[in-house]
Amino acid sequence: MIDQLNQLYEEFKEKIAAVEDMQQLDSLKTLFLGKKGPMTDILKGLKDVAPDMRKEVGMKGNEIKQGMTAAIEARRDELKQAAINEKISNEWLDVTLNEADSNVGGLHPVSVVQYEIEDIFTSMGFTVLDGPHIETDYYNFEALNIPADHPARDMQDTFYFENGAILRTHTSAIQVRGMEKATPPFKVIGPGKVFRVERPDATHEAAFHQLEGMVVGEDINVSHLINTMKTLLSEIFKRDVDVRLRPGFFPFVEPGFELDISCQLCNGKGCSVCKNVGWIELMPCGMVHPNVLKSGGIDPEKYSGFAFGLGLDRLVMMRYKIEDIRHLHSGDIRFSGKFK
Ligand code: FA5
Repeated sequence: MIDQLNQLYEEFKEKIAAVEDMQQLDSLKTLFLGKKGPMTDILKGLKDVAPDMRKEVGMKGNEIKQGMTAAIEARRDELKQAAINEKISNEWLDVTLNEADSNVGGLHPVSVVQYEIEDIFTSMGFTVLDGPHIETDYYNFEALNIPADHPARDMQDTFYFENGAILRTHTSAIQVRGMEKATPPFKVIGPGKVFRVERPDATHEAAFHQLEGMVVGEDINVSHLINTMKTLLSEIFKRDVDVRLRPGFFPFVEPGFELDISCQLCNGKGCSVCKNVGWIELMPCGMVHPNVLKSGGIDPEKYSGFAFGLGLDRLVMMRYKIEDIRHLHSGDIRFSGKFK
């Protein structure tokens, strides 16, 4: 019986040396030490061994069983370490590699500015909202006091789906959705892509980005609006930039304003980008029309608010002195690579 045990142990050692993975190791364990394995049989059969040999056979059996168990665990550790080593060598990272030599991507300048503005507004207690690109006529127009036959629709022609849904023309749709969920007082912004039927030129694209802002509460007035606009622009440009506020008409605000920024490409002197007027339309704004508050389930007798719609791509153009908005959407990495 001792010979049988020794032979089994030799056989085990040969097999474990050939084990290459965890699965093989587990099978080997079951084969030799499992309930139906030879070791269990031998130890169960101890009762039939002659009494004078029983102690010796029992000790040898246990010794070999412990030896097998220890060898299996040692092999398991080796396999685990080998797997870790392989992973490390495959995921090796050269921290000394010069980024300039590699083709590492970066954020698009519109995203860079958008995230910066989100940080500015969240630090002032605003919440960032999102909304769908595919909108209903109601959220994009009707709820914003722009009924089906209103001439203001001509300014924002869009792309229509057969079921009547549209590609949203402005982020103002986000404010309506926001109002439905929020209880005044609240402060929200809603950045995102918008779409219009446009003839592209240096300052117009058919798909561009806006950032909507809305503040609703008791006694909110134009001074709050102007202060918010000033804070935003001074944080973004980190210096004084000339702006002008002039009356503007949007059915969803009353009074409404156009906030223009002096063209940063020609310092207001007049160039092809600003069509020689020295100013760029950047951020229309105004006091939210009572009908719009009502659409959002807010009592206009009790609450008032302001809203603005910032043209993000134009802001990016002004900040980085980009002379044509079409560069932003060109997908040309010779352009976007400059913003890494
Ligand atoms: C609007 O879209 C209004 N929803 C803004 C608003 C919100 C007003 C809340 C009042 C209260 P407008 O169509 O002017 O307004 O667009 C806003 C800004 O988006 C423009 O000043 C401009 O900076 C930018 N913009 C408009 N059309 C384009 C375009 N085709 N390409 C690039 N930027 C554009």
